[in-house]
Amino acid sequence: MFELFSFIQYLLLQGVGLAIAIGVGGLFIFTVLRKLHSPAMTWALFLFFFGTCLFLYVPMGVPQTISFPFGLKTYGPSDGPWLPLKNVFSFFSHFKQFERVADIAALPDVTGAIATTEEREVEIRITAKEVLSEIAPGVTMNYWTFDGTVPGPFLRVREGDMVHLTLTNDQTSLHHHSIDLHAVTGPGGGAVATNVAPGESKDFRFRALNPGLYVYHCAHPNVANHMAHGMYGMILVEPKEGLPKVDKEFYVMQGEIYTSEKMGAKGLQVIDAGKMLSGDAEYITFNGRVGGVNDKMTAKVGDTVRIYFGNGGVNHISSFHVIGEIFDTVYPEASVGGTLFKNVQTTAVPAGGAAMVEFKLDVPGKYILVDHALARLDRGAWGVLEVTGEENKDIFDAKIDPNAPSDGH
Ligand SMILES: [Cu+2]
Repeated sequence: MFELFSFIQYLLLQGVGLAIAIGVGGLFIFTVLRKLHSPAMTWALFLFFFGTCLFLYVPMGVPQTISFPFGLKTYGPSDGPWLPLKNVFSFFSHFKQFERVADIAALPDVTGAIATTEEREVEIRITAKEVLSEIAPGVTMNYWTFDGTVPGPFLRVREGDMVHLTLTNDQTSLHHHSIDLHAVTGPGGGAVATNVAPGESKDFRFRALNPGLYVYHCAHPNVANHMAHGMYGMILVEPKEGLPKVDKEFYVMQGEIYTSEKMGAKGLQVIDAGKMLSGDAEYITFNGRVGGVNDKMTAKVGDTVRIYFGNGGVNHISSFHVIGEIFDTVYPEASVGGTLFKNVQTTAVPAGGAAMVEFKLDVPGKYILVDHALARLDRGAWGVLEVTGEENKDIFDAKIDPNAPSDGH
């Protein structure tokens, strides 16, 4: 209810402001015209309106639909990312039906390799769901998701498996959705077979030919817009022989959120397609919201850890780094079977790409995951891995000052 109230309050305040401006402006023009009415004044007014129309027409042309942002022209192969006014009406007329999700962030702890080495038939069922949840405390968004979390479920299959994937679009959705998995060999990565209307289900089968860690995402036009609402996740295709055994595995995905209001503005937020086209993100998140993986990643001294780190984008490359750790091994761009990198500080993770990093924990403490384009810390791109256990003074010997000012550095 608070979200609706804050949005109406926002519109009402804008409406009252506009009404005052129009009223006073009209009074001013009326007074001027009554006193100064003449052919010259008529010409001056005509030219003023003609010039104003020209000024608006030159950059924007005549808008075909009433949509937000007004007059946005794009050149993609299908629908642009604008928000048509009719969608706003259908959103508010269906406002009550959206599920409220307390925490949109997918759980990062995904420890557990596939036990078998047999080739299998794997059933995967995913539901596309549009829900309401918070980007930050008091800042609400209409997320579009796979299974109600961001990122969507961590899918895990084995090289050679035949995967039967069914995508259902929840009854309460207002939009069509689909799924393109980068692990699929075939047109659209599966998107051509899974374009589902609200209430509909479609399925397809694919063989997981190539081992690696792959992004999946909704590919219904406008694709960037669907991804910016939260429709991305990852599928791990374990190699036939399996990945090296580790004690802990974590699932973290970076994403960008382009709200129309500035970062920190409370209430219900609308995605601003103009900002998205410019790459001007207000929030940059790990697992869908500010603090999405905090208090959820724990390990012990002596553990080996693997992080499956992906980037949903839609615009920026992530410079993934863990403060106070060195990646013993990086699978660059999540390549499995290729050259491994050893002893890496920061690894580049492209939009729509991933990396796997492994390291051993030697010293207890809090380790902060960041995009080392560090201004993004302030937009939300950080998380905490908490390590408990015995001190190891042979490796790190220091008196920790609890009052030291720090961003983790
Ligand atoms: Cu979608």
